[in-house]
Amino acid sequence: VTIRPWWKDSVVYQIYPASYLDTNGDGVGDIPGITSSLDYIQSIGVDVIWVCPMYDSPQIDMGYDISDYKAVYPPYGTIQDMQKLIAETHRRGMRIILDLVVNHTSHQHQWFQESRSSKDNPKRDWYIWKPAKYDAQGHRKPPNNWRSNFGGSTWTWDELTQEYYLHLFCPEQPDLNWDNLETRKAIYEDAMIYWLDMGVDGFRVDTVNMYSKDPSFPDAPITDPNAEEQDAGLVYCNGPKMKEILSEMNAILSRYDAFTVGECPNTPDISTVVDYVGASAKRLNMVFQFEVVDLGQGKVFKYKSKPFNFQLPELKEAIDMTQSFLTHTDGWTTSFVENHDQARSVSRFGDDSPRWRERSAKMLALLFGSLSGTLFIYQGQEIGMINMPKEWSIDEYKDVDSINYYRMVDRCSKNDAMELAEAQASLQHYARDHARTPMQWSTGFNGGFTADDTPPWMRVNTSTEYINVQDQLKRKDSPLAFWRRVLSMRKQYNESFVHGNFELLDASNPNVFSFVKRRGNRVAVVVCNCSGSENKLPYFNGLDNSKIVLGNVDKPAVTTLQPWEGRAYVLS
Ligand code: TEU
Ligand code: CA
Repeated sequence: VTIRPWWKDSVVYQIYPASYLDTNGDGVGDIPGITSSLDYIQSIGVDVIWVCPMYDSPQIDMGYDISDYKAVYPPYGTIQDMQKLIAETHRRGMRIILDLVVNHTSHQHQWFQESRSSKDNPKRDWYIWKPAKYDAQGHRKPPNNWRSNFGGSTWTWDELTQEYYLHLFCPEQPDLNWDNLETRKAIYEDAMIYWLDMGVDGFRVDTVNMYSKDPSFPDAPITDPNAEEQDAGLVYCNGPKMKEILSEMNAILSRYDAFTVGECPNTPDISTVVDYVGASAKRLNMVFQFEVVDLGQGKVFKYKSKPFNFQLPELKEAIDMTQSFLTHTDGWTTSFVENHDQARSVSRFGDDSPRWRERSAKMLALLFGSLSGTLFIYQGQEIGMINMPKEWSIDEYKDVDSINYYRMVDRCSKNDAMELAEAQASLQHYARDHARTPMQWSTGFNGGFTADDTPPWMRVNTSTEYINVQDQLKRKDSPLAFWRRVLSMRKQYNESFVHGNFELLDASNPNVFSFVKRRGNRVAVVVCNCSGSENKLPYFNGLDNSKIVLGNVDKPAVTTLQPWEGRAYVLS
């Protein structure tokens, strides 16, 4: 018997504090709301909660712009509330991880306030400052052509000291300078050690591959000839000191029984990922890759794409890529399809119409719940929450990423109605806002998230009338009840579902996604009809006389799959 680290078999439930549960009637979710929901969360069958940033912040990017790592954003609660949440989580035998956001801070962080105050301030070098460039006409230009993740240049001019500073996200999120060893030490102390000492069990590490930048800050290749700034993801990710930094962080974490899951965008090169997550590399325990959630999005601008038109074989390939880590490397992987940066999976990968909504939600639960690696699910996914209604006006979108994109189209298209309608259609499909509408606890105007006469910080999805926890707790055939069965199947047959090697079957089949999970002499097969029409059950030797351990239709047929039907077989 091999001793495995606890986090491999764990199921993690992600919580977005602002939108989970409001307990004091200000329309904003809070930490006591999470604490009071722990019994519900545990009843789903999850082992770990991941709490998105609850640190003090001016909330330009919903707390991913931290002004004080050691303080809690007052509307969410206090340090005492966090201590209580940690204790209550542990008392139930569960664990808790936090978001570690250390590529950048808020512009309001004390460190940045000092850094920007003068060129000879001792903290000047804690952020990335560069002089201007000038073109032939003598116009001031930023140091390079990088486009920020939320549009515009990654460089903002600071009048006071007459230099640019770098920000890969909003101007209010200046990038820390990881080349400065004193800065690193302060980050480790405030953002990691402080919380590890308080008892947290690890971190989801935000944009983990962006800390180290190429010191020459090279221009990105021109992919959009009409634009000033260019997509530079491949240039600023995975810089030269990444491995050194992650080893340092890991040395701290290994003093605790803590794990890390790093967010690893823009990394098509698998050997780079293995350098981070290989067991022998000792850097991160696992990463999130983006191939699945990026499907169908625009290559130049993620929102610049026709409404969703991915092909099923592309999804299979994306999943195969991350699953095969277990077969071909000593690294570990993750399974996820939702988080706070993604639209709802039923609306993107299933069918959110009344007829197939619940069935496709269950099929997706079976599909992602039987993949190897550590499984992550996002609040509301367990009840099959869907995107915001299409009738809602653009004013209901609150995310800086959505707003910036819409404004940019507005500006560039000079009010062209067609282009604006296209931008809105894309946001209706892909915006991060869809994940951020409040949790749907019950029927009623505010869905039990807050009192019905309190204006919530974001409008509650009207679907709360028919998609809510209260109703699904009562129904044996609900997506929530099905998720519980998926998670218990996953625990019972963990050798196959958590640790098994993934083998894709019938890779080019455009409607049916099927795969084998194999470990030693244990074999399981999962078959998912990812379409609204009937399809043939694929052939697999021994399938016809094996047991279906979990399926989402009442009477599974012998040779055909009903629309959105999913089955898991255990052969041996
Ligand atoms: O996201 C970082 C990231 O990799 C982005 O590509 C992300 O997918 C974003 O949606 C791009 O539009 C993390 C957080 O998850 C996100 O919420 C933050 O906004 C971001 O970092 C900045 O801290
Ligand atoms: Ca509140």
